Amino acid sequence: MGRFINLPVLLSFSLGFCLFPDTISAQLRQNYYASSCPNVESIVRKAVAKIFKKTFVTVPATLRLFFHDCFVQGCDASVMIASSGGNKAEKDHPDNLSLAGDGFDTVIKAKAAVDAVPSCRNKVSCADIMAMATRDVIALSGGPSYAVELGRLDGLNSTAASVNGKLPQSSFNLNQLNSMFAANGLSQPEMIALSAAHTVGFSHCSKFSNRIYGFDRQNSVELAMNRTYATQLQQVCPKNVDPRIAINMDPDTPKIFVNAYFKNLQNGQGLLTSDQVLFTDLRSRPTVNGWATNSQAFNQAFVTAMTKLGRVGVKTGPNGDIRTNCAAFN
Ligand code: HEM
Ligand SMILES: *[C@@H]1O[C@H](CO)[C@@H](O)[C@H](O)[C@H]1NC(C)=O
Ligand SMILES: *[C@@H]1O[C@H](CO)[C@@H](O)[C@H](O)[C@H]1NC(C)=O
Ligand SMILES: CC(=O)N[C@H]1CO[C@H](CO)[C@@H](O)[C@@H]1O
Repeated sequence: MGRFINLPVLLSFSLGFCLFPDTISAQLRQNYYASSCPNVESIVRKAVAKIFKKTFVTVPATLRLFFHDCFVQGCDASVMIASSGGNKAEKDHPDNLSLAGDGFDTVIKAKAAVDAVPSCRNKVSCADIMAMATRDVIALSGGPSYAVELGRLDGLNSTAASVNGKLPQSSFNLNQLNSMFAANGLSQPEMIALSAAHTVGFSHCSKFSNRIYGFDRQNSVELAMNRTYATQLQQVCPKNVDPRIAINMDPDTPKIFVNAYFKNLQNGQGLLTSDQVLFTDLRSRPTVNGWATNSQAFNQAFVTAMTKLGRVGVKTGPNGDIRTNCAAFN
């Protein structure tokens, strides 16, 4: 499909992007597809529920895929593009941190289900399908459900280089976490709420082995690890561990999306430095304590934060399109 854009219009768009980088949310709204594909949400939900019945891994995989997509060039499904020829795409940056294939698979299957309905064919963006699928996996695993905003276009660029410095590292302290989330329009409480996504899913031993073998170091976050927990982790993650081994990030309820994440932090059972620091740093501890005891307040904060995450760097107009294949540009 050709796009005809006259120069003045294009210029005013780019100016808008310069003034408000990454925070454009103008076109997003609920029921965006009410006339073009009215049943899109139930089609996606049905497809996702079918995958969920086969494998729980779709939950953490889809949720993390959405996060990584949004933090690198916005929520535009650029993370799904496969590398081709000389171009190394986002998903092949080392920081894709072993995104599980199940997340990609979930979006592709949901897209196929949407496109199987003739009137919906090629009407719904991969970015929006990812946002809907993410909402659905959260609800399916016991988390809060929410009305999802739609109207994103799929991005036209995906490079491994664009990932550099855009994703948080497991070693981050509170200042580093805050500044990276602030760059995406997210506050400290929103960052804390979103971190609770680590109530589901896996981490490879390399992401925390410094913590379980590093007690001799003068690092308060490492010292804050529960010794019983650290000993248990040493059993599954010996020093020369097979790099393929991954373990549950929530030791007690790894398949339920709940505020247990915050109770774990209170017990020194945060797996990553970036998790435990939310409790050890006194500036964020009150929020952790509040949500550890009030799951309703946490759910509400999480929904607000997810909605804001979904607005990051949204593409509209000439800056995006609707891909026929989520893994390739049209
Ligand atoms: C706050 C800063 C964050 C850091 C430093 C961080 C880092 C990590 C790391 C190191 C892993 C383990 C990856 C591996 O070893 O394979 C992980 C897993 C995961 N992260 Fe985060 N993350 C952060 C925030 C988030 C957010 C905001 C979300 C979603 C809203 C999220 C969702 C997930 C999920 C669901 C997994 C499990 C993936 C799986 O089992 O396949 N994370 N994260
Ligand atoms: C993004 O993709 C478009 C369309 O393929 C291209 O014209 C543009 O130069 C790309 N932008 C960057 C920053 O690579
Ligand atoms: C360590 O974790 C256990 C729960 O597994 C908890 O009962 C205990 O209080 C924790 N210890 C500390 C020092 O937080
Ligand atoms: C799921 C996925 O695409 N993983 C890739 C992440 O990046 C490494 C290279 O850094 C690839 O080997 C993986 O295939």
